[in-house]
Amino acid sequence: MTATTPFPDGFLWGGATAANQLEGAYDEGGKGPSIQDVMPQGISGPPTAEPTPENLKLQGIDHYHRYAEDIALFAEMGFRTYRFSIAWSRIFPNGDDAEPNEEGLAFYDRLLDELEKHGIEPLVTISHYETPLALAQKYDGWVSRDLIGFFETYVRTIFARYGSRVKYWLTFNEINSVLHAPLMSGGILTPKDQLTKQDLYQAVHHELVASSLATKIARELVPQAMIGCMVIAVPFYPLTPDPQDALAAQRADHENLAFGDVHVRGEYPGYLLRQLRELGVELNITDEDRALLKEHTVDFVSFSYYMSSTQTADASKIPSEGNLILGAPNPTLEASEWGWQIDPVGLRIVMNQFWERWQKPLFIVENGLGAKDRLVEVDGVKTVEDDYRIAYLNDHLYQVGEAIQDGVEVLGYTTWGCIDLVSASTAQLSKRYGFIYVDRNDDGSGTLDRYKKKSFHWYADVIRTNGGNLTAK
Ligand code: BGP
Repeated sequence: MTATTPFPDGFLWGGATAANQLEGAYDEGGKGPSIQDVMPQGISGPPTAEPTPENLKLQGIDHYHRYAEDIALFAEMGFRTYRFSIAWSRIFPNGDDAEPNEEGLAFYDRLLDELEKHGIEPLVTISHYETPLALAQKYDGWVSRDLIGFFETYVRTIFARYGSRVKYWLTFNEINSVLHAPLMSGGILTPKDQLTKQDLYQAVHHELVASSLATKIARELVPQAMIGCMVIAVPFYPLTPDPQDALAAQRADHENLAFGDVHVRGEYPGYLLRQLRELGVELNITDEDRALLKEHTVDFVSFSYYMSSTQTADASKIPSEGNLILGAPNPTLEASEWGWQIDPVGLRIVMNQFWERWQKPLFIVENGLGAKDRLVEVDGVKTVEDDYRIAYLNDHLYQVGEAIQDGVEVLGYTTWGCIDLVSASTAQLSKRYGFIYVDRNDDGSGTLDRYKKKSFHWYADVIRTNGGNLTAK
């Protein structure tokens, strides 16, 4: 008998990836370069002039050639959904081409065939940190309003091609990250320290308008589609009970919530308008933009969750670099090997906050632990004994169950990097998230063979029991 669990029937259990971090085949099948092909160090170093061999993303984990084998492994775990992204430059190699690249379109047909074969529901990210490089070089990415038109052509093309097969779509991955990583998230080549606030927020505005436009087009072309925004969720705690620290935490929160507010409520919130005024930013917002934002809001809110953060009015306590989103270290929490503070309860808190604020179903589309794994042999079988990953996921999922009992509506949960892939922030392979170990190392060596980790079997049980095997910490 299956234990009763808070997870509803039909809960979409699965895993998530992004094209640029696993496909490889960076110049095959007519694909053009994306910004990732010139980011060998992720956001930890400057871009190169052209793709260079040390960039692990050029080969990724060779998923482009091994997708069928990988999807079969996901199916073995019982995945009900799989989140992947379409590489924009596989479909439009330069971003502004008049015609799409048929070979690129055909690749995702094959991938969808494979998912259908196994009864796995696709969840597609339209733009996941992979702006075509030519758009970055010619237009400085999303700083230019022209990008909206190129994005529209891309979106119309993929909705027309895959609309009958894909119900769940996400517009921009972690759209709020453009404030912190303008190249990775906004295709903006101007170095961050030279980029004006005016250009940065104008780029944000263009992405928000493009996201609403995608929703509008979906309503026309694929009325059964469910469109979600995708934001980084980071609850901010005040470092002390000092009201000034509480205010600093609220400010930091606002920076993230603003993106959900525009996507769900269709207009810029007052606190953001004030911030823009104070920064001296005057956005170019047309009447048409305003109407688009207002009329084409999202069906659900998806988000990534890795950590919480702590804010204080005392700037000297905040490190100037380290993570995508900065905060003071929280003395009550432990951290991953990459310094990301682990906070399962924060997930419950942020889910309640989002639900109370927006009353839209939530979809947790990224969560997981990046860790160094060691391949060992147990009873003649190669595996990884990743109890630390099982503990991380168990504790977070337990809190998802708590949030569901609090009344939060949740569509599903996809772990980040269900198969080992290249890290977005550091471009390493040694920062592993997967249930499946891929034999590839930071120096590029390795057979690319796949091995099931201990967590593979554990997650299969989570799905089989609909969360019935999760335990309180
Ligand atoms: C999110 C990105 C993903 C992913 C994940 C883990 O910010 O949407 O692409 O990579 O974080 O981050 P990292 O790979 O830097 O460990």
